[in-house]
Amino acid sequence: MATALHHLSDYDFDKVPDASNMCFGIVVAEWNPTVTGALLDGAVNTLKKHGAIPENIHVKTVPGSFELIYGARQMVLNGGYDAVIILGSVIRGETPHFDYICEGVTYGIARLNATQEIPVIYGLLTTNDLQQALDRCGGKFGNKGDECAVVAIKMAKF
Ligand code: RBF
Repeated sequence: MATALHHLSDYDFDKVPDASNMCFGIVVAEWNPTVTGALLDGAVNTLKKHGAIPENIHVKTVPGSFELIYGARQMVLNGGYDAVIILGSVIRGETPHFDYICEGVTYGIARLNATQEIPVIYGLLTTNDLQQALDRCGGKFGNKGDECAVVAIKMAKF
């Protein structure tokens, strides 16, 4: 989680492998589009900063975060990617829906990582309100999209 001790966009540039020969799939949820759009911008820009070629970054959208599991699975099984990134923003509401979606997505992505051959990077913001999400998609705690891109490159190399 992003805290004052961990800025999501701070990392050691030199410790990130060259990504010019890598291919990435990104699945983005349409809910809370201001947040997920900013996460996507961060992820794509950071992949490119490390050499990834725009043609080798394929972006697909899904309606909501719960559908990220299916989207990631399709990319893992069909895409020929070195890593897949999921990006979503779930904001707590008045019903327990928040807990079910967060738990479902977390479990679904963990399961893909445990059973499939390609790393799936977990870019799901789970926050109590919109401001906490904005703080983590380019605000005071950096951009989780940047962090996911760096993790994707490192895991693709792994
Ligand atoms: N999807 C999100 O990506 N973020 C949300 O904050 C979010 N909140 C939801 C709240 C409710 C009450 C419902 C019914 C759905 C919500 N969804 C949200 C959509 C969810 O991830 C999924 O797309 C739908 O439940 C259809 O499977």
